[in-house]
Amino acid sequence: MKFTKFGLAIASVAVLVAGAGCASAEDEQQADSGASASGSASAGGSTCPLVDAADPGNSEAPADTPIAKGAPKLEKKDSYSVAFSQIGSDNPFRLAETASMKAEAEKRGWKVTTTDAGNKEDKQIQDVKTLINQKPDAIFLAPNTEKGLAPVVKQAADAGIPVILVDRTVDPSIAEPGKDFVTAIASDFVQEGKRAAIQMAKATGGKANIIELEGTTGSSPAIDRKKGFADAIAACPDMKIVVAQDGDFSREKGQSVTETLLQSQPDADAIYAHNDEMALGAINALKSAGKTPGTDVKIVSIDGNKDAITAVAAGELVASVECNPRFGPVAYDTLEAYAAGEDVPVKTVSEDRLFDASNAQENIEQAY
Ligand code: GYE
Repeated sequence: MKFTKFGLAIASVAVLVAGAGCASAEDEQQADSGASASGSASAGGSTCPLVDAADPGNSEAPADTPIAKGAPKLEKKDSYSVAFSQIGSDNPFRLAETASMKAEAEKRGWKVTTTDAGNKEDKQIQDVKTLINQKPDAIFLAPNTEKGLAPVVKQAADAGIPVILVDRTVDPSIAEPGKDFVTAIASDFVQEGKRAAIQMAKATGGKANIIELEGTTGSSPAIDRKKGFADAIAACPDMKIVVAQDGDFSREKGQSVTETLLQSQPDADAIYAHNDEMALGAINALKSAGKTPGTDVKIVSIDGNKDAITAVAAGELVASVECNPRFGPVAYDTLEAYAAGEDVPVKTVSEDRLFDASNAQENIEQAY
């Protein structure tokens, strides 16, 4: 399958770097050599190996991802009638993803029915049930939480409809990959968290009192971005999460949660936000508290949306690890490959870039 020509680069498939407790051997070697100009790990008495680690980029593609074998079959056709269940539309990521699913269907002459759950899990469960009754050729689903949407994924499979998960995944102990759904196409969120931790270490010299703004509780990006960051900073004794709270991936909640936490944690000098929208809310909160984002408080986040890259270019945000929402081409290519009887791995990992001070300006225009 060739996905890259459609713009969402895909690193075939990759295993999450689960349990990667700290920088890789290669990173540590670089740390030892002290090659980076970003500040030495030992200068401030810190022993944080992440300070001089290079950005590790995407995770390695594993050789052994299973092939989807037990999912409902799909007849090969010239055009398909598909459905896309979206979580909500309050965030540039969601808007860009829905637009991509619609634009790509139109380009191919397919029909796509979309639903928008307005960030309500119950509504999304209902949406998927309604879509099952409409019997589309396939259902594309961006599942809100891992456990909440897993049962309806199973119901779709039981009704003979292949499901392809996009952008997030579901609990594999409830809905079995390759059987209850064909594949999950998403970023490696653990790796994103690890990459964010390295940027944070560089910006703070490996010493930070960090406020963590978490994504929606129970969603796969919130779970895995937390893990990737925590595992990485475990190597840095002076990088501490002083408080972590759910900001629901929203700018508004990111702002109100930060306003409250800045009062209970006056010594916080860093913020790790699981997405850009919460980071942008945090920037607003810092400004109204009379603090200067980027100077008094270093912020790192994930997504690479337009406002965030603009904030990076302005020096208010240290960096944003990309999470690409333009799934239409790869999602429909995958469906076609599956219908043609090709081997489709049960997991496909998006390739994400890093936006920092070195490349933010030139990437603003094409950002979502
Ligand atoms: O980071 C965030 C959105 O599921 C990967 O969800 C996605 C995340 C993305 O609300 O902005």
